[in-house]
Order: sequence, then structure tokens, then C-alpha cells
Amino acid sequence: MTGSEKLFQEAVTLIPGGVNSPVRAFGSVNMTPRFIASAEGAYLTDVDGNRYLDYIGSWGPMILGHANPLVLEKVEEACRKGLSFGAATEAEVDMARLICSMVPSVEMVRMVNSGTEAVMSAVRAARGYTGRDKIVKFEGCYHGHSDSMLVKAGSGVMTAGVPDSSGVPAGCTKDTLLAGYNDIASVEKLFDACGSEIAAVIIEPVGANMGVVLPEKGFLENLRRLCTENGTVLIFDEVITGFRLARAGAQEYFGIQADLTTYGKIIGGGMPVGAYGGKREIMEVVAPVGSVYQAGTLSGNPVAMAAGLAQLTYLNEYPGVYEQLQKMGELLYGGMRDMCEDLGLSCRVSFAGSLGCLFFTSEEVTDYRSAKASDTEAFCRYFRHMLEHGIYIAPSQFEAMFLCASHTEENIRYTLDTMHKYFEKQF
Ligand code: HOZ
Repeated sequence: MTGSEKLFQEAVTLIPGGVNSPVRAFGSVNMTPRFIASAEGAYLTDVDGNRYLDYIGSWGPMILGHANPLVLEKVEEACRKGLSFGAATEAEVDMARLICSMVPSVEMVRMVNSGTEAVMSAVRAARGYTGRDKIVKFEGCYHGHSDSMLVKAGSGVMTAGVPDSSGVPAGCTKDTLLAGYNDIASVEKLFDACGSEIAAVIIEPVGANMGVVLPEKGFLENLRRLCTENGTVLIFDEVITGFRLARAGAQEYFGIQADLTTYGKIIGGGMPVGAYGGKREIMEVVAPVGSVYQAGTLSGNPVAMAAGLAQLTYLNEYPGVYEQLQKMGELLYGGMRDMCEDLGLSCRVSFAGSLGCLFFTSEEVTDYRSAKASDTEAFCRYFRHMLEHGIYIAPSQFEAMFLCASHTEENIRYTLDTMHKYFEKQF
């Protein structure tokens, strides 16, 4: 028995499913999760000493690679000064100033501890600001695990076979209206029916929790228009795309500004951090200025701020990182797309910059339904082959691949070669 197997055997007796977040249980690929002991650059090492080329990057935040020395140095320095004060610090002001300077639509920002918390709070702020209750979300978009968002959510919910979580009272989701990703007619229908009651439309500008699904031309622009016309707050959930697709995230990448934006782990450089921010007049409804309550002892934690500041400062000062990530994305995902064509595979590749995904379906993937049509058994076999050859991709068809600044052309050649060998044998 391997060290990972032994740990998992005990873990399932102590932690539900043996894990602290469902996707990492490897349930949808019928395997035992690897227990990770350490990470550096683009590599993970498990407790058995196996080394993996990592395409998850802690689900996005490790954009500069694992254990980045610049980030570590700042974290070590902050740790020596104290781990938590539950009081205002200079680092929080530095962080807010930096985020506001990098993202034009963010005039004020509030730090929280996760993407889930950021979304929950942004939705509350939008409701408080508009005095309306209803929100529109899109099938297959994942906005964390707060009650009102667990309706046809992506990520682990998609493989759990339960589109709506139990334990969520119907009253909590009665104001959550569902629309189809890339289906502007479905949004128009909702606005026609009750536009004056819709507080917010929330969307992942690139769907990155049902695999990777790109917005079709005009889709985000039309959402922007509908929200403006109806006095509805447009929330971009940039937990995955923020500071990844570009300095100002998807908003810069697609040239569209949101009213509120939610961020997650990437702004903590790997530490547990989230944030929500946007237009001053909306953010000023948040307590203690306004009447929308939201709080947290660990919000703006000094160690987390130090890590996040180090990472964001680097991204701000060296925008060449984004060109490099874009180039590597084209090399990897473009190479995958060519391979699919050359070998005549029933697969689709979709990508935006450093985010990408291989769908096991011949149909073009534009929404939840077409993503769901993927052959998850075929994904499972492919996943196993990749892991056995030292390549660690997300253990689910419905998650993204993430590139980081430490991935080299050689890494990508090895990855493409490993895929090619597998598919050659299969088809
Ligand atoms: N919600 C994450 C995937 N979209 C998984 C988080 C984790 O397991 O760490």
C-alpha cells in the first residue's frame, strides 16, 4: 500500500470522504487521491516521493509557481511580526490601493477569506444597494457554496450528480433565477418577466467550473447592456479569471466592466483570501458605512495580505507574465487542438490564455448542457494515463487546467507527447 493509500484509508474515517473539499477526493475518476507533501515551481511531490507536473496550481492562485521565493520571503517576514491582529493594518491599505489601481472598475474593495464569502457578500451588497431580492445566475457557473448559489452549480456539484445541494432550504434559492450560459434570450426572458426585481446578474466571464466554456461574441456585452438598462448590478465572479487572464482579469481581456467583482485565492498568493469590490456608490452600502452587514476577524489577515501583495505586485510590475502565459497557453492548448484534429479524436479543446480544457465530446461546448454531454468515462481513462506519467490535471472533466509562470516549453512538449502516445493507442 502506498503512503497516499494509507493516509486515505484513515482520512475517510475522520473526514467526510477523506477530504476537505469534494473534487480532490478523485471520486469522479475512481482513484485514490495523492496526498501532497510539498510543491515547487510547476511541480508537486506526494508523500511517496512521486513528482508530478502540476496543471492545477491550487485551482489557480499559484500563477507564479509554487513556493515562489518572492512570496515566501514576504510571508516569512510577516509571520515574525504576528499572525493575526483582528485590527486594521497598513498592508490592508496597500492591498486595497493595489487592487483598485490594477482594476479600473474597482473603486473600493473589501477583503474576505474565500471566493465563497466574496460572492455571498457581493450578492448581499447588490441586494442592499438596489433594494431588490432576485439574482440571475447561469447553469454550470460555480460561485462557491453559499446557499443561494447552489443551484445548477458547476465544479464538484456537477460530478456529484445532484444539481441542487440538499440542506439548502427552498426559501434560500427562491430568488435565484437560472439562465443559460451564452443564451442571451434566456436572460432577456427573465428581464421581461421581472426586470425591476432583479438585484444582480452574476457570471463567471469565462465558465471555468464546467470545464472551460468561453463567452460567445456579444454575450457579455449584452449582459452589460441589460443590467445597465434595468438598474441591475452586474457581478463578474473573477475567482478564476481575475489577475490571471490579464492584470484586470476578464474585464480587460474582453473589454467589459462589471459593477462588482469577486475574487478568491489568487489575490492571496495561495493563502486563504477573497475580496469583493466595485463601484464606490455600491460598496458604500457595506457596514460600517452602510447598512449591509459583513465582517470577519481573519479578513485582511496580515500574513495573507503579505502573500497576496507580493504576488499582485509582481503581476502589476511585470505584465510580461501575461504575454508569456498567453504564449504557453497557445502552445499547450493549441497543440492539443491540433492533435485532436490530426488524430480525428471526438474531443474539443477550449481555452483562454492560461486556462484550458479538453472535453471528451465531438459537439462544440458552449454551455452546461453541451459540457455535460462529455464522456466522463473516457476522461477517467485519460486522467489515469496522465497521472501515471507524472502529469497532474484536475480529477474531473468539469474543471480547468491552469498554467503558471514556471511551466516551460519542455514541460509542454512532454505533456503533449504523453497525450499523443495515449490517444494514438486509443483511437
Ligand atoms: N472548487 C474547486 C474546484 N473548482 C476545488 C477546490 C479544492 O478542492 O481545493
